[in-house]
Amino acid sequence: MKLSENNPFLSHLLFVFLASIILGAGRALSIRFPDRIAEFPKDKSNQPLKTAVFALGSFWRSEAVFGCLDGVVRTTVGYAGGSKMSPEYRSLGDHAECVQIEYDARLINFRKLLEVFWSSHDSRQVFGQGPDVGNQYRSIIFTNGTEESRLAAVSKEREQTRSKSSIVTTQIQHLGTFYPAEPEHQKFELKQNPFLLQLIGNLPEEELEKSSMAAKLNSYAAELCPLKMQKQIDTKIRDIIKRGWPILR
Ligand code: MHO
Repeated sequence: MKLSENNPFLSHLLFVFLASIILGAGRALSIRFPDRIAEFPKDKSNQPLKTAVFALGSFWRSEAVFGCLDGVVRTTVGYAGGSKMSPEYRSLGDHAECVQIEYDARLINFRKLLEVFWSSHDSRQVFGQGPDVGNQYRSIIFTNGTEESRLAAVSKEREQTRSKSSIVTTQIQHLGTFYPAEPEHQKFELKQNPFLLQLIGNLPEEELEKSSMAAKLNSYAAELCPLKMQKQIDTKIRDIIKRGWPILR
């Protein structure tokens, strides 16, 4: 029985409980208070959010690569890099599968995101990642302005030096339109894990898409959180199970 569906109070309580459990580890965890609480107005004016978009293979995985990083507030998968209007998963034309990352510039910067980008895929594979072969899986750094283009170019040169004779295929492009993908592709890894979904109160799709905690747990579900964070969340979840929270009975 899905308790949280039947009882909104319990659902809310459960959500707050999980939020405080995860947040309880304090600053070390750096999980921001989730958007669910946005029912209460909050001032975001002092939060300088910036946006970055990368293509590095299947967007299910790309979203999970970035979702757990300290400072990443929100992730969204989508299509960019091509010219087709209104692309869809089954007809994305010349676009690539991408992840859009909204981040708090006080906690993480484009340079760090670039590092994660390079270390999270094989930029030398031509139009594909592992078994996923095709134009839609190509490697791209999207930029927004000259400073980002410069940082991207410098980081690509560095990568090329490291790769010796194998050619780094990554393209650097000015971001045109980013088309968000269909809901079933958002937080895909998290959606494969009904237990985790239930732990955050079976959020409705729009909230799931915006939630920082969902982005973190999406990454956790794919085992792509930095090791320390992965272990901290493991411990918290084990605690919840041990306490026999009613949802588990
Ligand atoms: N290898 C993946 C690709 C999915 S993707 C979002 C699969 O399971 O089909 O393109």
